[in-house]
Amino acid sequence: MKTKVLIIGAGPSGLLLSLLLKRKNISTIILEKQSSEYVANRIRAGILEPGTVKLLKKAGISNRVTKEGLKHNGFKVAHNNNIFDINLKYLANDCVTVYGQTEVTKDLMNKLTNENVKIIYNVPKINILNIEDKPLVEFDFNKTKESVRADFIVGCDGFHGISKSYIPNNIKKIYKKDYSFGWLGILSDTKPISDELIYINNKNGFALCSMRSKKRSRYYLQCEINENINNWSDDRFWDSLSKALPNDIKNNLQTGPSIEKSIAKLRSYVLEPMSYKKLFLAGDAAHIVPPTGAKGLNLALSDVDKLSSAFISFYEKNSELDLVNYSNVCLSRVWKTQRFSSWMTNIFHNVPKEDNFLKKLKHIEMENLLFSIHAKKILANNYLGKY
Ligand code: FAS
Ligand code: PHB
Repeated sequence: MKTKVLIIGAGPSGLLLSLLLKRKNISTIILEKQSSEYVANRIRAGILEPGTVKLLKKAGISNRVTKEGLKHNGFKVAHNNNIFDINLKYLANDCVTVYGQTEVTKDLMNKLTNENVKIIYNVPKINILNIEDKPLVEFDFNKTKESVRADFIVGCDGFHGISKSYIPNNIKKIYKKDYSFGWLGILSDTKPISDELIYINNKNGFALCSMRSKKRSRYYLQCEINENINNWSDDRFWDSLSKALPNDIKNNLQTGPSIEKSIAKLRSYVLEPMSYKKLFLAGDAAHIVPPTGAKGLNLALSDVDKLSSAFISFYEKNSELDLVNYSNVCLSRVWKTQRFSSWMTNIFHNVPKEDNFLKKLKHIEMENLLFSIHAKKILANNYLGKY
């Protein structure tokens, strides 16, 4: 098989890259390890920055997000039982859209299927044989050895993917931090406790009241790093969440059976550079942020926006400039996003065995945020993806 751009991974990064290139008749093939059902049903992010919604419009898949996405002009912060508004519209003149990553993935998969873009699912093992002059990958499919020759290879294969391993160790630099706590998340068909998200910090640590629609809630609780999901019945979750809620709203909590319950580890990770010879990385294949700032998906799609434009200018104007600059341009945004996500994670979570000075500093940081219009403006702009 031959194509212009071979994409490894059919998550949101790989799917959107393929669709944006298809818009300009640049051929792609996507190789995906999992089944299409597995990919379509993964439950992850929930908040889209305005820039991400614009990108979905550019890709021609904005009908559903425009109709079903919930525009939020702000969110709330609850600190030691007091609730504060972060009015994004007033502070930064924009809003976010609540629309699950699962829905974004389904919209992308449907569009690519309708446009007959080649996505090969259930490909467990891929070998990248060449990333220099004429990139080549080999893989087993239906008991036969297949190969794809391409002009470029893009690793959209997430944190546990293989593509990053093809950047030589003497070239790549890795920056990482694993947090000493996790997130225990629940999805339930219950009315959200509030019409806006509530980020909570109290003596037990972090909790988040989010949603997927006006009838489907998404809640998170800070948990031990090695927490076992089997120790968490629905009742135990609802009871712990209720204890985390500010008194004024506790009684509004509607509980019900969980549709999904999972524990996510929190990490910050950046791999530099994000390209090497004819291999490019986009999304979680190159970076991971803790979910506190609702950035992972938005940052991944921001890489894809830049990489698709760079390929388009290569094929339409024969210019390599944007491809050469891709890594540096993306890393500038990646590090601003890392800073914001790390700051949000730090002030909202209680770190086990944290020393008094840092604990006090965190308290002052939160007080500064809640009583300073300037600090709130920075938070609002960063939350909207504006740095
Ligand atoms: P993905 O990881 O989504 O996709 C990579 C794809 O590559 C997968 O389909 C995988 O099967 C495939 N793949 C892997 N190895 C392969 C191989 N060797 N060959 C072929 N295919 C391969 N972000 C937020 O903004 N808010 C959140 O609340 C949030 N919650 C999250 C919770 C969890 C548990 C996780 C893991 C992530 C969360 N994220 C969140 C971040 C998440 O949304 C990512 O940023 C987003 O999925 C990135 O998309 P991709 O870069 O496409 O990577
Ligand atoms: C979610 O709804 O999954 C969500 C929302 C906001 C975050 C993280 C996760 O900061």
